[in-house]
Amino acid sequence: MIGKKVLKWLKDMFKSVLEGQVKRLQSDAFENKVADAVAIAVPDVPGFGDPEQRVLAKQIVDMVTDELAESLNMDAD
Ligand SMILES: [Ca+2]
Repeated sequence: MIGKKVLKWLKDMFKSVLEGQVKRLQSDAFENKVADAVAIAVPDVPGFGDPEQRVLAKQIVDMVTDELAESLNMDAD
């Protein structure tokens, strides 16, 4: 049988792994990576070219990662 201390240790470890992953997703590096991929994939139209596409992609990533962070009781960035 698993003791309560072991369960707590597992829970804390799992939480810290998740928080580390969410922090990585909140980083500028990840946001820029997604923004670049979106800007390359989406055809450019007047008024909605790569710069605008990158801004929109970053806002979407930000919204998603903020939701994730809040679900883990972490700070949004
Ligand atoms: Ca584009």
